[in-house]
Amino acid sequence: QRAIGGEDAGSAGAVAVPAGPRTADRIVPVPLSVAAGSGPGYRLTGRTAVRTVPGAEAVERQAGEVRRIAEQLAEALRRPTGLPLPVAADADPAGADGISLLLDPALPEATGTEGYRLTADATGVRITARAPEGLFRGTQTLRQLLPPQIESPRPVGGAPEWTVAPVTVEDRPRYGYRGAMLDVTRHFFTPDEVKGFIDRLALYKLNHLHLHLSDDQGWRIEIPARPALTKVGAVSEVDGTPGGFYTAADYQEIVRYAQERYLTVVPEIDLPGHSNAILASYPELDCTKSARPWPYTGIEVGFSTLCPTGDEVFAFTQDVVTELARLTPGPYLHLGGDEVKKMAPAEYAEFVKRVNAQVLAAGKTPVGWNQTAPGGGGVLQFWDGRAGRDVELKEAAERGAKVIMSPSGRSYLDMKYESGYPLGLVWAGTIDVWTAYSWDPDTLVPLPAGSVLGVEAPLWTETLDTPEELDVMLLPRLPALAELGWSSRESHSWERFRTRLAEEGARWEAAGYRYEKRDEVPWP
Ligand code: TNX
Repeated sequence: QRAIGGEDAGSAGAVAVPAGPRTADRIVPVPLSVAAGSGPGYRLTGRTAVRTVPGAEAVERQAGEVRRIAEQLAEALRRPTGLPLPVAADADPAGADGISLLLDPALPEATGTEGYRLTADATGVRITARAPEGLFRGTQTLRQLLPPQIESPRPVGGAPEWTVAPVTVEDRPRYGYRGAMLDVTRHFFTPDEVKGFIDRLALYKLNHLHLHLSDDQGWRIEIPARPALTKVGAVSEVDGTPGGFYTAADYQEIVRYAQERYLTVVPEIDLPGHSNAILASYPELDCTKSARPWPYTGIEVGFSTLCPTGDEVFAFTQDVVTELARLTPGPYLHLGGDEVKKMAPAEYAEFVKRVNAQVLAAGKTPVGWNQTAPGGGGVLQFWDGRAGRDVELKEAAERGAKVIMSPSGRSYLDMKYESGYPLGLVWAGTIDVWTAYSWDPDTLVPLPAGSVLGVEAPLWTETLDTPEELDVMLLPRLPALAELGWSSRESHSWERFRTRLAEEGARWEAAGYRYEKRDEVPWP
């Protein structure tokens, strides 16, 4: 058994610490730098408090937010440990016994809003950051420095030693956009199930949750000006089981839960294709008669198209854009735009331009799948480079568009791990953990330097209808994508990644998360 602290630890006289992986092998995504300390590390006890400190005036404005992060951390640690872990506003920057969360505007500017510094030694754990977001990311690292049972939602028997490995971590993300998408149209997931999904993303320091809210099989968000969308368009899902939708209050609760974990919600309404649920609800928008009988419970797509022109269709998109902009604090509205097979290219480009203009007028930045590149702009989500789409994307980026990388052959979490796998699809190939990890978001598609905003892993749900099924597709591939988005290019190494990934299995088991025990990963 290796000891916490590993190669650099074990100096003479050090108190024994529980067996486990080396410190550097416990953190996913791998931080910018990890220096293992020596000695016993910090043991959580009945005296441990989570401490925040009121600092300079600029910092004080954020004191409430820091306190909330401290409460979140304490709450998560109380459940498995049974320790009282009070939250106190009395941290001593020099290091009092406990876990201190400190805003420090004097940290290097390169730390950014999400970067943090974490040090642990026998006297305590200190996390410092320039912004609350960085403190939150640092608390996720702290979870990984504790034994895996810390993820248990229930008291852990056998009184394990809750010791934080001695270490100094300096960390910040490579990209500002690191996301995952959940398709709640093909199968609907309740607000609580979406919260569970958010928990998994937060653990790996993702910062965007993209919700695919409309498609041929269902419309999933209440729009008061267009009641038929939910009365008609939300009733079913793939395979004919009952569908569902989010009320404004449900959606705002998801947004709030995400915000508390420093994730921005990106709502998507897919237009003008993938629109059968809209056409079923408002048949007057179906001037080309492309709709299929409702409810539509199959998985084939590409047939449905909104009226390409006319006041009615843009009055409809305006109603939707206005309400989504009202409910969404984040900067983005995603308008889909993929797989429109029944509209002339000029009409399509004009459609995208008009709806993008509505989004801009509502004060938001439009996002579209990469097919919108010719008429679009703002932010483009790359998924499919076939048929010259990579060239269109490059041209749009040269005109200033930013790009989120979601290559279907690498980052689609609904692809099977291997042929014969019981869940998922294979149209973009099979994606094992190696394939999910072994690519570079900056160079996969030739683009002007600086165009890539980040990465996103979409989880389409044609074949997935329970949280357990989401989990086995997500884990262990989501951490691969998270590492590509967070960790520096130079730090990427399949060998080291899979070693670190192997340590996550015990965490998922403690948390009650299902995962796919792929033999590419050397599970202990
Ligand atoms: C393609 S990716 C789609 C989705 C499907 C997915 C299944 C994209 C923009 N469109 O409608 O759900 O493949 O993998």
